[in-house]
Amino acid sequence: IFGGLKVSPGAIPWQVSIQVKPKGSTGPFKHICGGVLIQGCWVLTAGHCIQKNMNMQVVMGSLALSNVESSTQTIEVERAIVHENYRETPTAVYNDIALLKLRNTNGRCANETQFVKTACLPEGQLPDGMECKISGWGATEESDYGTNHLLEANVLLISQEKCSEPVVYGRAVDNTMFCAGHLQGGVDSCQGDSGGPLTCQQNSTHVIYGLVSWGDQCGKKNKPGVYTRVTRFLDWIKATIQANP
Ligand code: 4AZ
Repeated sequence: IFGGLKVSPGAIPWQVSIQVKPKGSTGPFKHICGGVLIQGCWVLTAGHCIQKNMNMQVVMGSLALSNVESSTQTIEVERAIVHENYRETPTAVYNDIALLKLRNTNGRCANETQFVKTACLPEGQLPDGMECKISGWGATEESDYGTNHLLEANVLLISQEKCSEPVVYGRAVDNTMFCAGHLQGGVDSCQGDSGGPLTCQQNSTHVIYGLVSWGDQCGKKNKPGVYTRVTRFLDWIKATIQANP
């Protein structure tokens, strides 16, 4: 996160860290992406976060990744399901969404606490210009390698029309995504934040409106962050969860 502030304990309880290590490796798991807990056994993330031949785990309830915190829950990923129309081109990432099914013990996966809670899905479109929140452990203006402490920042929803202007992203942007940020630059998501939440207020609750997806570098003028448009995938989310009990 560029232009962010440290998150307080319990403020973003649906934020998870997605971590991988090569299958068969005895080394430590490494953070690669953010994700969002949407049900006890289900995490929503970006499609481009799913790598082949990796063991995957999800860490939740944690702000500082390198510290052992009593609030932390670590759960193995049983299955990763990437959207069937996920596609990466040199200029954009389309249908950038995936679901992770967590491994359960006695029918439970995540245990709801003060520090671990599910996020609600959105019910419809929100207005352009609305202020929303992004968070993650990704790169900052100080470090390409990301931060130990979870950071958050406020961003504004940018209209599809504005985002499709030639000086912004032109024809690369479609309706599976939207732009958010600050066109003057400075505040943005970045590498390592991918798959993590963009939440907005809707009907007096926080809803998961976007997932960090892509952008032309980070924090640059006229190059806002691009987010997966979660409202476009509500049927896919519901059908995928139902099909994998
Ligand atoms: C990335 O490389 C990435 N500024 C994520 C978000 C943004 C740019 C790049 C948005 O994963």
